[in-house]
Amino acid sequence: MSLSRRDFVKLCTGTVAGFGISSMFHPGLVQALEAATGPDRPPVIWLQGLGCTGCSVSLLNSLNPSIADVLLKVISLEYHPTVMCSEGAVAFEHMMEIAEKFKGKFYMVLEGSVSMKEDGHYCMVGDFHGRDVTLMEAVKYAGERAAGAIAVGACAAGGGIPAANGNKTEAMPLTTFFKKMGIKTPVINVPGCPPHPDWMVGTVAHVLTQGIPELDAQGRPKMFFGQNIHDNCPYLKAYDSGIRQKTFNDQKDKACRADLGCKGPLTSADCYKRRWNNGVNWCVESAVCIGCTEIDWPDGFSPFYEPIA
Ligand code: FSX
Ligand code: SF4
Ligand code: SF4
Repeated sequence: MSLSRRDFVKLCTGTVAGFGISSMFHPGLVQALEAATGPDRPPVIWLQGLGCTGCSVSLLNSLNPSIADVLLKVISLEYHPTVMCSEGAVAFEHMMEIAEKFKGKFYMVLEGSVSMKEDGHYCMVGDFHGRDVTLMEAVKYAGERAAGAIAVGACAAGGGIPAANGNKTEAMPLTTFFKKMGIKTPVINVPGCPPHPDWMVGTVAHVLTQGIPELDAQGRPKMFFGQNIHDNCPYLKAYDSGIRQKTFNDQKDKACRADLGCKGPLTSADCYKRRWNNGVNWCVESAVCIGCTEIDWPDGFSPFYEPIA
């Protein structure tokens, strides 16, 4: 079964008849992706900077198929600080070898933002021949050799919480860091705090099998971030007729959450139909949307629990 670019995007957006969103990574599709990428699939190097590791935890929530299938069959993950068995200098030196050996052919994923304060010493990530290595150096080394880079999570894509007002560590998104270093490697932003596992796996799989997906003005794949949450929200009718939930305890099933601070009108992502935690719920159903997929989050969306001015 080979997958055309068009079919792939249709699957990601959940518009193929007979395939629900949860079927996007149906084991049959994993086989197709496995066949498309083949045994020589390009390596992926995953680096972690200033963040909470929530992006990786979210990735590990990819249950159907198991994350093991995704990691072992769809992608060839050569380095990931929290998932790999190896550690310390051995692992780090392996990452550097892979980046050199597959120069121009591998993909770098960055989770977390890059700190430039004190020459990057607020974020130390490795050891190379007895010398401490900063994240800044690691991202520069892998980034300038990569065929492409994927900034996963709000922190890597927009600076996120580490770069929020105050920003003591001079944290910045991957695109800003690349610009400062004169690195021309293309970057795809997959924001969200954390991003949905389908957004991460789907983007990586698209890049490996079909090339860079179509991106919006914020560098995000349109197949996941092309729709406004409010325009597609199940509570839109209530919004239009002024039926509002007044407190978080006031669980009126059909009331709009605008008065509680919902930022759905300012936010684009497909959470309203993809849903979270394997379809159990999503933010607006349980609380409000805080706008975590927008590049100027969190400062542009604070305070979270005040209505949009
Ligand atoms: Fe940031 Fe990743 Fe938020 Fe955390 O490390 S996107 S703080 S969920 O997990 O970078
Ligand atoms: Fe819009 Fe939020 Fe109300 Fe939904 S709950 S209609 S996204 S304001
Ligand atoms: Fe982020 Fe809003 Fe989606 Fe929740 S509903 S994950 S806050 S974009």
